[in-house]
Amino acid sequence: MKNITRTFACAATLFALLGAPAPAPAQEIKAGDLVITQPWSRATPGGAKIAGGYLTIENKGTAPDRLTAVSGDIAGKVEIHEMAMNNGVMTMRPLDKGLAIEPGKTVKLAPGGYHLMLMDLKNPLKQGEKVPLELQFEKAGKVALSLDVQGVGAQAPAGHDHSGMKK
Ligand SMILES: [Cu+2]
Repeated sequence: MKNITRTFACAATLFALLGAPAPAPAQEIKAGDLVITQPWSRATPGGAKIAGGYLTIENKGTAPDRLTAVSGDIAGKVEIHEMAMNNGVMTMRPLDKGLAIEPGKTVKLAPGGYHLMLMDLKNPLKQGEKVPLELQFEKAGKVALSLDVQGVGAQAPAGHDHSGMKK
């Protein structure tokens, strides 16, 4: 029995060391009809002033809600972005009216799709850190959570240099 426990502990340590994208211990935040899980980000390579923020939002209610604003001490500004193919080029743009969370639906913010854009970072994000943010929903109100910072990773979310961004 002891050996089994040790094996599990080792596996967990290994994942931590490898910085595997395996989600950190499930973080689940409930706010009204919304359930938010797995808020995470990636470590920023030296000097980078922006980072993506990712999470999953499920609306268990019967009315639509909307993520309208995000803020956090780490960033001068946080925007809600979507990515889309534009003439074969991946571009991103801020969602001026926020992100709708339809009833019964789950919206995933992930690399290559919807994401939070942390801009004007005051400090680089380091793997293992937790970055507190405050989300503002139309109905569910204010929700505090922390992004678990994962490793830099080989494939950083595309388009994060904003050079292809059109306003
Ligand atoms: Cu973006």
